[in-house]
Amino acid sequence: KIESTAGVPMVKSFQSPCPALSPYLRGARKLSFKPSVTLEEVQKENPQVAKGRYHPVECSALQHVAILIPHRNREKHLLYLLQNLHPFLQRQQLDYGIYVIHQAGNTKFNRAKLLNVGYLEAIKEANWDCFIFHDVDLVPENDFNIYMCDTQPKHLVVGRNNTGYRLRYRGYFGGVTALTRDQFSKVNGFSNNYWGWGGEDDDLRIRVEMQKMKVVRPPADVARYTMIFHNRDHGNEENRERMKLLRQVSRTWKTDGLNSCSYKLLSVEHNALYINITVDFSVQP
Ligand code: UD2
Ligand code: MN
Repeated sequence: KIESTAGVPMVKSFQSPCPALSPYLRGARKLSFKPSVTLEEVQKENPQVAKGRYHPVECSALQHVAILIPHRNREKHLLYLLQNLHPFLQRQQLDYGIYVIHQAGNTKFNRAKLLNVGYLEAIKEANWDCFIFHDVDLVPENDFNIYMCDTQPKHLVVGRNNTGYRLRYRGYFGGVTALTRDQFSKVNGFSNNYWGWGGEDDDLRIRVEMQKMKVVRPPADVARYTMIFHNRDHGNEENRERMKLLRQVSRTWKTDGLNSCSYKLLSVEHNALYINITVDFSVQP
């Protein structure tokens, strides 16, 4: 394995690119979640993953993909997701890293800002081509739902178990999305101003449409997820400002986003199965 001094795997020039479609894909599978699962167990199941990263050895991956997961107080969901996602991504022959962006403290949860932080920290350590913004409680059911970016921003969740596997509404852009570095920086990332539940996903869709980009989706029979059951979290109460914020996007997007995302970084830890970034939004950096 050839590595740069920064520990970044470099594509070996003599290695051929991975095939357009991985030979390891299995299609739809019934998922199971074992409440007694431990981190050690998942680690043992994934010996090829180191410091949250993996790359295929038999070919050079078509894309370098960073998975960004916003998180607070959902430890069990994170374990279920890691247990399913690692083998899933390996079957897709991707060069990938999983980042968990953890919001410390008790201030209102801010999913969108956490994802901005994840992006800004991830590009510091590797040359990622593609970013997957991923809820912690959504587990993909079919590995033909490829975690790679497209020529247009991609929405990977057409349906999920608790909504009858149908698109919730036209323009729905929540749950899991994939944008290239170029697509995400073009829209100045997410807004930082959505505190609590709701609206931030619609805001991103508006940004995308304003740039004349078009949301694409995989076929409905492939883009299926199981959402692990949960109630609304404490600290993530409905955001009653969201309709007001959504009406202002065309005026605010240029100055509210990646270019204005300031935060106090508490730590970056390279665990075996994921990179944990902890931020505190209750204090100024
Ligand atoms: C929907 C969207 C989600 C987001 C949200 C509104 C789908 C499938 N998902 O999710 O993308 O747009 O509405 O904000 O449509 N989280 C924590 N700890 C908390 C609170 C939230 O880790 O205390 C994270 C976690 O990754 C979770 C995500 O934020 O999956 C979204 O929160 P949710 O699952 O409570 O909201 P939900 O299911 O309505
Ligand atoms: Mn959820």
